[in-house]
Amino acid sequence: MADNNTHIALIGAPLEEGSGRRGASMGPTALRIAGVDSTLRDLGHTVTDEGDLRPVPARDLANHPKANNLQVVAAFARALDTAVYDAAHDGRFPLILGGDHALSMGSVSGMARHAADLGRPLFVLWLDAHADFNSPASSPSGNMHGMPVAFFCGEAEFAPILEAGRPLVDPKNVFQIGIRSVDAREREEISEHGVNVFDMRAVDEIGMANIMHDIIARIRAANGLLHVSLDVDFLDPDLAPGVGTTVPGGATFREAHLIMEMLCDSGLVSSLDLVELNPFLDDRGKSARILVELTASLFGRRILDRPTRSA
Ligand code: NNH
Ligand code: MN
Ligand code: MN
Ligand code: MN
Repeated sequence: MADNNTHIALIGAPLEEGSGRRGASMGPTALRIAGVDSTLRDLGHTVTDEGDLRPVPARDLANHPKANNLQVVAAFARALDTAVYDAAHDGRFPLILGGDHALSMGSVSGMARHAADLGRPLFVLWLDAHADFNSPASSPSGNMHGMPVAFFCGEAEFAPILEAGRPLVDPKNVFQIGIRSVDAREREEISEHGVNVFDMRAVDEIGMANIMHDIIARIRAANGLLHVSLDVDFLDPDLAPGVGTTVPGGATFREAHLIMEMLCDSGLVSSLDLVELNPFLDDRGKSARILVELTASLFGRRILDRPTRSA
């Protein structure tokens, strides 16, 4: 991934029904206008834009009183599971332009199938203010963008959204950074299942460089693939206001870039979600632009030609 000429597949997922409000469906367009495609090409990569998924709602599923807009969310999860798996299987790097975070039910499931084909474990780096480990039973809102981690870990099996028996992600292979808003039952679930959580206090106390060295070493030792899921609200709202669920005290510009620079050097990243961008709430495209800048760092843009210090 760090090398020049990765073949990147841009997959638009204009899903907003998993969040509690409108606007995230404009995310893929805003990311394109902010130049995601030309930025990656200028770094020497090959980019294929697959356009936006437009699945019809999954009418085979009954509506669920505590999983809002289940049919639409499930349709996107299914379409992404297929599109992401197919791209990765063909040797392309799936870069998902979201869309709200419920789409990660599909993108991570597709990568879990790809990793299973290779006989390698899938790790997930979840950059978010929220843990997204609710199920319909535990969710205070019923919004499915708060449920994807529980879903791909097999903990939110309340409807046949994807095939039973599909590859799951081991919660111990999930690393979360930036967490600062966790619901009461969610807190019990993440600790019970051994999700690795670096909340904002850990970022302050340990420092981002140390956290990333540790995570990268663990994934490398296991010969894992890494899926990165970047929720706009991971960032401090002063930096990135274009999201429906801002939480004060988020990651700084440098903390976010350092993650991407270290991941680039690691060569471990196999897929990326850019999620929760709500251009309707943004300030003159600022949040869209920072997502593109962070993506550029992940794909090899660097300040000077020097590796980071060794672990
Ligand atoms: N935990 C809350 C819920 O489940 C909020 C989730 N919102 C997010 N997650 N933006 O990243 O409803
Ligand atoms: Mn999220
Ligand atoms: Mn969030
Ligand atoms: Mn549980």
